[in-house]
Amino acid sequence: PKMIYLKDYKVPDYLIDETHLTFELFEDHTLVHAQLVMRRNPEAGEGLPALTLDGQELELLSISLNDRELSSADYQLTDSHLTLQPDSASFVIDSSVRIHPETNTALEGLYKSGSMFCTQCEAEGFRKITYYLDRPDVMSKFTTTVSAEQHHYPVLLSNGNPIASGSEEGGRHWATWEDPFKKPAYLFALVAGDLWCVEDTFTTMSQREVALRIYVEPENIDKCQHAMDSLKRSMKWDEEVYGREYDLDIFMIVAVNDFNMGAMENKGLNIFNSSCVLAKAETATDAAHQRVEAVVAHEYFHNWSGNRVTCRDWFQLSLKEGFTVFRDAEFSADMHSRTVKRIEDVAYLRTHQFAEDAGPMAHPVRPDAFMEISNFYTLTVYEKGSEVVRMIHTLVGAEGFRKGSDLYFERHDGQAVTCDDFIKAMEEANGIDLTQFKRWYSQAGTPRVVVSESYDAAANSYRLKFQQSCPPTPGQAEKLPFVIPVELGLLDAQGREMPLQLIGEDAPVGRSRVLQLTEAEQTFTFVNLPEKPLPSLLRGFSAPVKLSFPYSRDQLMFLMQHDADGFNRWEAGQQLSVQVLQDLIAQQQRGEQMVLDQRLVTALRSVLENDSLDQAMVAEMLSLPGEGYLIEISEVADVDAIHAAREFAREQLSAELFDLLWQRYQRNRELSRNSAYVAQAEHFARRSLQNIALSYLMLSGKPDVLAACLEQFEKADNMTERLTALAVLVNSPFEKEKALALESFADYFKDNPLVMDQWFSVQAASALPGALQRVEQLMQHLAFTLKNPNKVRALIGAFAGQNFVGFHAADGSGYRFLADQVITLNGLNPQIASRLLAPLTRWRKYDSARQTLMKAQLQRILDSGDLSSDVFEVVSKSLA
Ligand code: HT7
Ligand code: ZN
Repeated sequence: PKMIYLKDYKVPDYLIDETHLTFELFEDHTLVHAQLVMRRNPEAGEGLPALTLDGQELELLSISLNDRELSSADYQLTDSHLTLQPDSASFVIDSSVRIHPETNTALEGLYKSGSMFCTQCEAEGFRKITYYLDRPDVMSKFTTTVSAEQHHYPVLLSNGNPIASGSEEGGRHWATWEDPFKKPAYLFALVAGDLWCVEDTFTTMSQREVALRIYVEPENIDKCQHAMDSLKRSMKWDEEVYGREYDLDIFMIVAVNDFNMGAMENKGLNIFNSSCVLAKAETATDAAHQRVEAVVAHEYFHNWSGNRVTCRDWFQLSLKEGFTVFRDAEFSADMHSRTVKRIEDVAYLRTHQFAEDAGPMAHPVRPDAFMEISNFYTLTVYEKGSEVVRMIHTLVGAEGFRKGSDLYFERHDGQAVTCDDFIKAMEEANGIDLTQFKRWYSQAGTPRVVVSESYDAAANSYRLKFQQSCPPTPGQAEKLPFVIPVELGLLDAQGREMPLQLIGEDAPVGRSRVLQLTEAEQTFTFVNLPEKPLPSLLRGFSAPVKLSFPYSRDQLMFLMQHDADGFNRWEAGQQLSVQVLQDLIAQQQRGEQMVLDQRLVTALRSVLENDSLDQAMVAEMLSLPGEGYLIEISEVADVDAIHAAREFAREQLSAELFDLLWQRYQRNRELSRNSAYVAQAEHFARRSLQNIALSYLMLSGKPDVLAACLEQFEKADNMTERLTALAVLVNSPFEKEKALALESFADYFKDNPLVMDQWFSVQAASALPGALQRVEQLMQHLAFTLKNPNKVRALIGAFAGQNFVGFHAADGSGYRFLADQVITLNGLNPQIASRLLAPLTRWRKYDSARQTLMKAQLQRILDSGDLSSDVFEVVSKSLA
């Protein structure tokens, strides 16, 4: 495979004004007829160059140009392209191909998920359906006719509005759909199956009634209401916050079991991984409910940020993804607790995206080269991209941001554009210059910001010095300074926010404000401060950087209690925990007895004693930094010491805070017992505190706690409580109860694949000895198959990505196992194989013995032959 570069971008030579597709679906093949109404692109220059259409895994049956059937001498065919010579500036191409969705295990293009036909075309899957200009800057009006056997496929769907349907002889029927909006091929979708639907309507702000339908397999019809409610909330929110109204008469979601990612925003016909649609109390956790809401919102928001205004080329992916993640995060923040949402997102970013930024696949938010675009649907493009949009929001304020987005949507509606166009709209709407800010799009790596202070008591002034730098990343040795918005406050000895007046200013500017770092080193002097303040820095995580300030543990405890910024109260607790855990890790490595700094106990005790705090915040504060995060911030990660230290801290906290945890647990469990499940913030909060309390309490090994855990497991009316009880049992030494619980759970939920995914994950993630054997055994379970991405993620992904002790076993068995699975999956589903590889690519983080073992497995994958471009790119870059 060869590299593709952003600098080589050229406008398309030809355009496709109309695309008329006919699909004849059969059990052993599908026929696709495409009529493309084409013309020379006036922006591409003179003459009539050859036309090269993309096409992969297609059996060409016939092709004609302006009704003249072409012979093989009239075109050139390779395994990825068809080239022919047009003889006029406007012409029509008709082609017929045969494809095989029934054997398509890559889940890209047209494929079968169970008994239903469905499509996934982003990024470059449409070329597996028909010969086409499969690039996002070629936008066309689509008409699609689908025909299939009526009994097995009563529902036939595509983008836009249904315009005709009928029956054919032989028990077949057909339907025609017309999408009035021009779109790139990646937004094309087709579904055929025996589906039921839940229906509703939404009245838009201009009083148009839109039909809403969620299609699922009949057994799931009782699990759609939460997604439907989420969809209606999203539609309303986008009208209120962004002024964006839905444009077609119908909006459909289809749930499929086999899907490589979370969902896909095809115009008017979103296709979802069933895990991101189906949710009801008995079978889906609170986290799953929140994910459904967020993904439904995300895909819906793409209708404007992605579909009406799309990407010029795939290097611009973050234009739609970063912006849409930002939009869905703000939506979730508005629906639930803003602070808790921010904490969850930042914890995720710092653990996973920061690791990507420090690894061999590090790339800018707008990459400048790739081999396989599927490898660039990354945390950097999505999550860091969203942080970049958030920083713009911080810099221009909510009103300025809305002016910018209004201009962007108005100016570019119906176009395929670039990240620069987005920035330009923000600049022009706000009269600002974002030239330097744009380095966030072009420079990879996580910037570091080191802050130091000095207080001048005689002058009542306080200086903060900021030094920023960014480590080298592949292909980028040197970095220029970023624009870094740092929101901060200064606290006095009582914890009150002090007025913030910079030297040269006439008056204070608020008590929390944003400083803009633009240089490698910068100093800010605050005046009129009669006492030395304690700074609260990077409030709300105002920039995706690693900021350090030499806080003492007492200062962190003070911030935990007093900071007006909820995010920073949590952050102070995390920093205190990190310091304490790093002591324990060092003690463990030196072979010393571990001793927990009592200040962490004191700090968490006061959190637990404070009944006025939001319970979700209490739960977040009680959660120690994860092992993944502790690995990420280590120079050389010692997984065994990290695990031992963290478990030791949890046991100590459990013992010291037992009574408080037990009270909270019992009070909350009692409330759960006496009220019906509700998927709302206050209830999520209550259950999250109850569940983290239970996980600490079980470390005590006390019979009362075991009894409570079993009661919760057996009697809970919802999956959040039941699954936590199961997970806690699985990680406990109570072998008999554990075995019984696992068995009864699997027996009860054996017909629900999404619940069985949870059952696999809980066992794969358990750090108790024998993990690999357990995982290998579970791979033989009837409910497991390598062909289903959810199953692969649930079992193998959870083992390699969450079970650090098991995966990094010193004998290299975890690495060998993962390489075996990648090699098998490479032939079945390259996108999933390549994603599964990520933990092996992080080899530089570990000791030299593990590095050698990990690299040997990467090499083995490389040598296994016949690698997909997806796997080849990741493995070769990891070994470079
Ligand atoms: N825009 C969607 C991307 C997507 C995708 C990409 C590659 C391979 C499979 C895929 N399924 C969906 C998802 C989203 O961000 O909304
Ligand atoms: Zn998206």
